Amino acid sequence: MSTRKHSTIYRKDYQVPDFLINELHLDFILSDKDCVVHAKTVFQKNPDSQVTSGDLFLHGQGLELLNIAVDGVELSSDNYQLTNDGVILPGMSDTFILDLSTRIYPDKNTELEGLYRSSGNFCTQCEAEGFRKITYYLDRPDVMARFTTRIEASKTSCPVLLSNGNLVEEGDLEEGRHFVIWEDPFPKPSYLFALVAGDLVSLNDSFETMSGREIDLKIFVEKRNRNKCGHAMTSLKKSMQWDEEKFGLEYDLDMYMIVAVDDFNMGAMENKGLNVFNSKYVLASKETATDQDYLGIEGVIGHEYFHNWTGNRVTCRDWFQLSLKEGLTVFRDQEFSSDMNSRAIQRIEDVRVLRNFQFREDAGPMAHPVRPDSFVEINNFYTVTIYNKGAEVIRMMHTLLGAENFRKGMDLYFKRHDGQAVTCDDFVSAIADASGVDLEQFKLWHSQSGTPELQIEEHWNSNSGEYRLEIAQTCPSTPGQLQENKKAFHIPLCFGLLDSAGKDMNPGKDVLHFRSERESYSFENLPEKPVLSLLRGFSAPVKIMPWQDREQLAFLMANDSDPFNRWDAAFRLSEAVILEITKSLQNGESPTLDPLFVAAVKRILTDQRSDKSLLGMALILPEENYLAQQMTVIDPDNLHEGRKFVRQELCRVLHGEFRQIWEENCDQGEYKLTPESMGKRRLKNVCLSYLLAGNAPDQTDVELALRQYYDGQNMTDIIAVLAAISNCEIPERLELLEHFYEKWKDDVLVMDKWLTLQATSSLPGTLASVQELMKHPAFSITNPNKVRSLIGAFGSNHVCFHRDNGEGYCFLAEQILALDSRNPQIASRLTTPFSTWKRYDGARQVLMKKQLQRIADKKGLSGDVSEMVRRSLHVCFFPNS
Ligand code: B3K
Ligand code: ZN
Repeated sequence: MSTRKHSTIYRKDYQVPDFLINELHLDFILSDKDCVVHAKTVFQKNPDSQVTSGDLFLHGQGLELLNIAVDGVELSSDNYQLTNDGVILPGMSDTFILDLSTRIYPDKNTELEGLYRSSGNFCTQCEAEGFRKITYYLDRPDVMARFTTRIEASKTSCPVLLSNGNLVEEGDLEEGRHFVIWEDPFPKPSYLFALVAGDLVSLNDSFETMSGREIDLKIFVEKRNRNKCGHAMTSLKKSMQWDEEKFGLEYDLDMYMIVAVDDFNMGAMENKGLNVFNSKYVLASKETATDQDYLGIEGVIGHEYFHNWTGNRVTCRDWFQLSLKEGLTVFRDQEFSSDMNSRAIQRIEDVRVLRNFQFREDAGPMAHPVRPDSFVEINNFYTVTIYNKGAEVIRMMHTLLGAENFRKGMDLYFKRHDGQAVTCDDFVSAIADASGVDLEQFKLWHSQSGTPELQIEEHWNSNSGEYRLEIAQTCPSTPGQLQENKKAFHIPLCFGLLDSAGKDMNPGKDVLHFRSERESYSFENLPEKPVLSLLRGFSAPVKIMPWQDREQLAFLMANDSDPFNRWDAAFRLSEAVILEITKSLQNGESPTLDPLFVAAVKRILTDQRSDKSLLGMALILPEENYLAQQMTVIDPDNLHEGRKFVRQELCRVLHGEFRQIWEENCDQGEYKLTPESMGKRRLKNVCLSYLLAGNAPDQTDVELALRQYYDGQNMTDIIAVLAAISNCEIPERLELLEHFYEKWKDDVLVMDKWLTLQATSSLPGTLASVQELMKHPAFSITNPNKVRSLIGAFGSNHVCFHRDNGEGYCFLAEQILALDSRNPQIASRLTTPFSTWKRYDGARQVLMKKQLQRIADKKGLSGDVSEMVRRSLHVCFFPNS
């Protein structure tokens, strides 16, 4: 466990490194008991540094130092000073070679950062600061060096030895051992280093680049998984093609390798030429993976591939600039997925993530700017704000400039900065210079945290035919930033005006540049009062305070030419209806469902023309976690009952329609991943979930569900039944769960789904079954996917986690404490459901605070968890409290 002090690091304190590194020669001697690392580093004084002392500090954590020599002369222990987080070498000359030997213990590495073992295979994870757990080094992204890596290991346990770049030598050694040497010609920061050694097989293919180079593509997995890599390989080739076509960006090494491992802290890692992936984002077959899994794989493969230019060739100067590579690369992967599948559905999915998770983060104690000003543990800042809001910031620039100018900006960015470590400001400058668009005010999106809120007022003058729109913006206080000190954002507002027949009136311009606190826009000579379709395509990550009435929303649902806004109108209408019903439950009244809403849903169900995926999406009600954020004081029980009431009522009134659509879309024939096929499955399965919406559904519907389960030819249809039935108190629920377990118990990824299904059930016994499952052979506390699937999923189960007896809170706190010393990154992620504690009623606040305090009080708590709980306890801005 690390003994580092938990100190805060500030962006304003950035200084250039005192030394630079030209070359690094690494030699890994791997054995079953340990790994000895030799590092030969060529240092050179940085001409840009003002510091003249010659003192050199190298990061290092948990290393056993065996030997240290400068220019061939071994140093005695009084020539250097070991500290908690590194080594100080005083008075170094301007150029010198450092030889280091250290010993590390990959088997004991439970944090899964640095060099560790997963299912017996060695692999590394260095971003952000894991390289310092391998050797002493200038472990910061603005130090870029050429790496040569020699690996030696047993031929039997590690027949495959991989690192970044090109394989330049390999050979046999004595005692059944062998070695390889990899050379990476591209200078890179240490966070992009990777090593993999193990018993793996590969699926091989190739890609011819636009300049005619042939690239070898290899996906390495454990032998039993080799037949599940086809989709990942296809996705990789599509990504390479797309980046050439869209951005003119070509791959630069002769080989591109992907390795799938089961134990991984996040999704995947873009190490140069050697991506390491969570096996969840590589392995798929129609029997084991859902449509969502297939799309996830395509998106993550694309994401890591796109990092080769946005992240690797041009990297971050420091970790405050993380969104420079992550926001931009998420934008690129979203665009890729839109082009490969359905643009409208992709946008809806991305906005759901933003609203459910990023808006919540922005409204709580962890709110931070896209370019943060400080952090304690950088691993806590791989957030939805850095990634997803960061992508929205890029998307807004794209909207403001148009596709052509945006491309010019990207070209200039690469031309200026290829091979450099740069800042978010450098990116904006390239975009502004290439397009001539002034982005000075726009930069506030990088520095101001919080979700802007827009107030809309409409004025119609029927005599003159003038329609006037008044828009005001505010941004609530967030940690370290008071509302009154925030400046107006530059917000691109895409919009349309609809006539009473539902046609666009086409006002001539469709993007408003909203840049002051309040602005007024006039449209003249209109023949009738228009219906406003605002924020088309979700053109900015803002909240618009409800201003349209239900008739208008229903009208937009049926008529808007922008498919995103058609969906959004359904979303906003459902939100209003559920919140109203929740309120009547709170008041002890018996609720009734607004007939206007029922009619709007019926129109969706009888719509024969629209895209089925979109119709399916429009039928999914906003999640409880999202709706909760819209309440002044969150009341989990009534909210849950309110949402359930709406689902049950719709099922009761529109039962025939749900049945009919299910039947119409039931027979799919061959499993295809086209948007049409996925759309049919989505629509059918949403209808199925309505049919089983009650605690005790109609027996004929249960039978229909059982038929879909037992006849199911693909995981999408099978999981849909389990998900729908998991909230029903009927014997078939357990029957199916047991059947599913028996069938899939040997497939770890399918078992993750099985755990999640049980952890997300809204039935009252859920916590008890989660506690039982902790002891089940399908669970393992050492595997991050299992922890996320069971404990993480329970934390997101709004009604069960927030049971008023506080048992859910106590359970989660215990798990966080147990995981903290083993894997602080994973423990830290689990704290999220506690972060909004001040938004709940007094009794729940007391219960949650008690658990946060209990965690905070633990001696030797990791910096990761400590930063999260301390912020939750001590930050006082909760905008709605
Ligand atoms: N860059 C990595 C994330 C690293 C997380 C370190 N805690 C994956 C990605 O965003 O592509
Ligand atoms: Zn990334």
